[in-house]
Amino acid sequence: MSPPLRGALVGCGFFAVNQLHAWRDVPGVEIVALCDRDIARLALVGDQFGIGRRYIDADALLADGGLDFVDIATTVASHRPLVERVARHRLPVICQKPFAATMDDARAMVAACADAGVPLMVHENFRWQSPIQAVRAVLDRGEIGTPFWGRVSFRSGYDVFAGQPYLAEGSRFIIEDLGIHSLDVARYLFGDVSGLTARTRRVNPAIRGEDVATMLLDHASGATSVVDCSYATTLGEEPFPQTLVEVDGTLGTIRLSAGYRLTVATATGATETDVAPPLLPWAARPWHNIQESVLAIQRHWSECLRAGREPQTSGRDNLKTLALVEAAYASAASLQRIDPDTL
Ligand code: NAD
Ligand code: 89Y
Repeated sequence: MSPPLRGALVGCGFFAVNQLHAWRDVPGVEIVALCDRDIARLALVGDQFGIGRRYIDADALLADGGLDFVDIATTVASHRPLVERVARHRLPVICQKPFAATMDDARAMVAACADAGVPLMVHENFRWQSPIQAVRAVLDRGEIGTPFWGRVSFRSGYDVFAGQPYLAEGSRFIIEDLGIHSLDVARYLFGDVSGLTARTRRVNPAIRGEDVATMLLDHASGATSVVDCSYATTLGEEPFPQTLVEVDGTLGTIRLSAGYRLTVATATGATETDVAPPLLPWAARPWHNIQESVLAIQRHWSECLRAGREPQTSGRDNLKTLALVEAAYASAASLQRIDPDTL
């Protein structure tokens, strides 16, 4: 048995607690140190998870050493300085989404890790949700032929600002925070994108950024998809945080509907399957779908790190997802179709 991978987690806020629970479930990984500049959060989370090595400054954490990787769970403004510092210490690094606020910052982080020869994974976990994996598996089996149209949809009225108040404060909101996941899922299911057209609006007067976005994607494969997201949508049954998916293929269709129902229809008939995610012992509804995907992506990281493989959502890969976010804002501002490769 190889020794456990020793990780440090930087940022002990709202979401990091999920990451710490999930790390406990990843075989062969131990989180040995925590860092947060907020001493009260550090104490609370350190005590909750029984982690004694605690730092209010990432430089002190890195100087003390004894680490095999660093997991950054802070908000976007600190990502570049933290990733670059970790790279200087030649340690593998995970960074939460949104990876960066600009393409320049994102490219700089990818370059820093490449120059240091260390792997970098963006914690882009929605593609790891078991219902999304179930859609991908149907596509891989070829049951519906070649996809020519798709929709990735997230519409909700859930109060995300209660747990994440900073989401109400930025000039950018839903595309950067949530749509980024939907755009990554669209790439995962339909491939890379050659053009994007977007329209946005703000419905909730209490926030600064846009809370509704509708995006039309031209995929390099020739497929067209619609990616739509809203936090201004009141429904009979609140679906948060489900991503709904529709795919039309040359031989049939896939529908991932509310309530985690997966319907596959072909000329020979239709099947409906329950693809609800498991409720992990530490998880809580309705977040369990996201929480399970945190475990899945962290397991993927440890497997890739041990095998020397590039993770699916490496920094390099995530540049393409981030370019779609930038393309969406540029398109909404200019009302033009944007080629993400030009950004
Ligand atoms: P948060 O504000 O609750 O927590 C961030 C923590 O990082 C705070 O405790 C803060 O003190 C600490 N911090 C910030 N800069 C630091 C620095 N330089 N050094 C040390 N500590 C620092 O934020 P959150 O809601 O937990 O979100 C964190 C990130 O997780 C965001 O980027 C958010 O988009 C992302 N997120 C991802 C998912 C997902 O499903 N992948 C879900 C929710 C949030
Ligand atoms: O921050 C967001 C995320 O990544 O998933 C859901 C969320 O917590 C609120 O939109």
